[in-house]
Amino acid sequence: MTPVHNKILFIGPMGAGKTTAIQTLSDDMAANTEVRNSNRDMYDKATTTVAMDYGAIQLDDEQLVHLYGIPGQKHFEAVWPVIAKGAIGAILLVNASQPDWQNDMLYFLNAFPQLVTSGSLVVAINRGSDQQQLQILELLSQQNLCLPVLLTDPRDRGQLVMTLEILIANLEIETLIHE
Ligand SMILES: Nc1nc2c(ncn2[C@@H]2O[C@H](COP(=O)(O)OP(=O)(O)OP(=O)(O)O)[C@@H](O)[C@H]2O)c(=O)[nH]1
Ligand SMILES: [Mg+2]
Repeated sequence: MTPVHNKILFIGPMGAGKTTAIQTLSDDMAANTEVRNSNRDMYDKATTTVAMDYGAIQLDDEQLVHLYGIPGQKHFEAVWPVIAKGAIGAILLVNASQPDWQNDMLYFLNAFPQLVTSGSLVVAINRGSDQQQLQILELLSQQNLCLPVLLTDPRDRGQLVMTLEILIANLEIETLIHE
C-alpha cells in the first residue's frame, strides 16, 4: 500500500519547546537551523531557530508524518506561512512558566487561523499544571474554540506520540464529517 505522507506543523513562541519536540519525536536525527541566541532578554537559552526544524516519524506501516517547526521569534513572522504551506494540522506549544503565556497562545491561534477553524490543532502545555490546563480550556471556550489541551513535556517521546495521535484522530474525524 502507498504510504500516506502528512505534514504537521509545530508552532508557538520562543522557548516553547518546538525544536526539542521535533528532535524527540523524529525517528532519525532531525534537521534544525539553530544559531546562538542573541535575544536572551526574550528567552534565556543557548540557541534559537532561525529558519525551521524538520523531522519525520513513522507512526505505523501506512503513516509517515513529516514534522515542521517554525522559528518562534516574531521577527521571523514572514516565513511562518511559507513553512505552514500544505500542513494538515498543528501542535501549538506554550510554555506555562512564561509570564505572558496565555496571550502567547492567543497570538499564535490568531496567526494560523486556517489551522484553528478546521479543528486541526492541539494545544500542548509545557511546564504547566492541571490548573493551568483548565484555565486554557476556559480561555478557549471564551473564544468559542473547542480544542484538545494536553500537558506535554517536549522531552518525553511517549507524551508527544500521544499528542500527535490525538491530533491525527481529530483530523480523521474532521475528514469523515466533511465527506
Ligand atoms: N526543564 C525543561 N526544559 C525544557 C523543556 N522543554 C524544553 N526545554 C528546554 O528549553 C529550551 C527551549 O526549547 P527549544 O526547543 O529550543 O524551544 P523552541 O520552541 O524551539 O524555541 P525557538 O526556536 O527559539 O522559537 C531548550 O533548552 C530545551 O532543552 C521542559 O519541558 N522542561
Ligand atoms: Mg526552535
